[in-house]
Amino acid sequence: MSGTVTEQILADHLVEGSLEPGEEIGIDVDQTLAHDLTGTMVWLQFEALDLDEVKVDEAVQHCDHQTYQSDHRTTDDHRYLRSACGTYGAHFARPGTGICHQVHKENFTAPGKVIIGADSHTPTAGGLGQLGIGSGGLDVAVAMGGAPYYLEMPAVVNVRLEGELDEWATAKDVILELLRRLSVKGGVGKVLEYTGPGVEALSAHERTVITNMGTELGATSSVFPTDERTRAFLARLGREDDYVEITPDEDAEYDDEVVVDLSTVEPLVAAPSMPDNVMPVAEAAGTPVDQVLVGSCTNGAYEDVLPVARLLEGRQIHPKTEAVVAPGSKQAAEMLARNGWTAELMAAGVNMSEATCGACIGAGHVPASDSVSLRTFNRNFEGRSGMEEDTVYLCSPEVAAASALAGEIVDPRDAADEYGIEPPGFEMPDEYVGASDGDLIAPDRAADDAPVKGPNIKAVPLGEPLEADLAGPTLLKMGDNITTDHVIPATQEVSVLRSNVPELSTHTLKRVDEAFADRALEADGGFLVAGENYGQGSSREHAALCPMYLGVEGVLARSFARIHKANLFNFGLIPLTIGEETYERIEQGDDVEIVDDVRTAVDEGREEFTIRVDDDWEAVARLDANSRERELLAAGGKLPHTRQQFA
Ligand code: MIC
Ligand code: SF4
Repeated sequence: MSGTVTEQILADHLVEGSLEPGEEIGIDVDQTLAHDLTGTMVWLQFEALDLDEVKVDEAVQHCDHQTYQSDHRTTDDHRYLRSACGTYGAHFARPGTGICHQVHKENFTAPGKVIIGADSHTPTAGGLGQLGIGSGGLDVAVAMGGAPYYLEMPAVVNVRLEGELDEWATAKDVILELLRRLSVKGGVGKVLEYTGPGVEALSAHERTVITNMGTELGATSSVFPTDERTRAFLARLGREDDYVEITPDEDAEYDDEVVVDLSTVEPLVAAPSMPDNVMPVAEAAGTPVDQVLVGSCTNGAYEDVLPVARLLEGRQIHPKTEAVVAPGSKQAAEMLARNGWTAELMAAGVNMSEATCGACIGAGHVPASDSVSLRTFNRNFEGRSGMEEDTVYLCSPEVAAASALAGEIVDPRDAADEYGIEPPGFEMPDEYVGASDGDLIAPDRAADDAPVKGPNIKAVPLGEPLEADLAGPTLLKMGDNITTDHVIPATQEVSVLRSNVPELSTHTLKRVDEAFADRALEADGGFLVAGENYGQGSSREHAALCPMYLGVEGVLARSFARIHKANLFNFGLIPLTIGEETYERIEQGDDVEIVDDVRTAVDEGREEFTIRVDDDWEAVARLDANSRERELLAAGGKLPHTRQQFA
């Protein structure tokens, strides 16, 4: 097959369209994943579509975000997920098995395949040459039922890697360097495909760190070619048979190119409160650190925790600093324990935590007020830690460990002399062992044959077909880079409601405006106004579903993040792009009317709409939607639309 790695995988799965950037394509799906926060909606929608069997090769349901089960509603959700997997034929990972992307990498990720996941970091798989795309839960439900997944053919960017990383520079610093250069919007509409001589200088694990955090660039996906290092990684997991070689064709053509000389990459941090607020560690050095957290789907693997253990071995962390290690999977935790590293970490003063997302979404280990938290995670959006005015820095495991010793942010190259630490070079074991594999229950081991729903689990609301008139107040005006964490936070007290949309909706946009939900319900219609990159971050479809439930009919924004825009179509909310002048002029509370017969305009493929504001002035708003997305809007969303189609 010819072309880039991305084109080869897509061509192999293509069922509709052609691989021209910007064209809508439909692709076959081999694998899906969901987790406890997105999975309940996935299965409720799977059931609402009257689907009775999983049709993809492997559908995997993880339980990783809320494993503490501090409320029966979460435990009920987990039971529902297990029983749905048993009933319809999916793999179920017991709560505590680990973070979905790490568990997936250990057990399922296979080069050349396509995975659609109800989590934004699904592109992690790209480090092993699998194309992973994050999407809303409804897209996953429909794909599990055997239907193609639709997306706009992304531009493929060649990220050419040259040279080799210096001591103390890591894969995390490579992706932070890209964030520094390209920003959180830099990857929108693109797949970042890594090539060049620097690829072989990176282990397969390091590649997955980079592809994982490509999500923070807004990229559709990120992918590496495969080679002997990929094969060796799979062999260690006992899955060498999954190996296939995929490399770009000699004359593969890319839409753009970025060159990174690995030898010039230095230890970096992302300062509060955006992953692209990147600076050399040296610039942040001396900042006192109250909390150091190691883990997450970016840096929670055995390969990430091992350097931390090596650096802390025989030493004590600073008395003013707390340090927590949450391995990315139970298998990683078990290996660390069996090899003695857990004991070393504990002796150094580290608190070992469960293999879960936990602190990454503010479920546990919430930082103290007016304190600094240094994390090996991928997101530091303000308030995501569970503390509204937080100060969170992102870094590599090496920087985290050195800073835990120093009690302040420190460049490990400077700390090396003071603490006598050396770069933690290490050999990986020949085999990744873990008896905890048994926590992953394959469909043939399933013990349930009917879904069990607790009292908190409510049916998915259905949208209404689009009508001719669309008018209402602007319910809220927001700035740039509003994240889905602003729309529906993922902290514990809110996440217990993920399977109960009516209740969950009362939290919509509360972090921006406490009174929003009541105002929206009362207005029974209206619009949200936002700046650039509206809806960046997670895949959570609740960020569209809850506004829909509250009666919001559309979003007027300067630009949208990819997954969230797809979720708006999926739930029948019209996403209209407005110019800077309109954005500046429009105010919260203004009455907006779409002058055209919206239904006809959407059906006819019109791109320009006129909005009249306060019966006073007019402006143009653009609808960038293909025919499939227009059909979704007309039907009131993908659920009613797919039901009509199945009927
Ligand atoms: C996140 O990192 O924000 C999450 C929580 O994993 C989300 C999924 C969700 O909100 O359920 C994501 O990244 O998609
Ligand atoms: Fe979990 Fe954080 Fe990764 Fe999301 S980003 S999957 S919350 S570890």
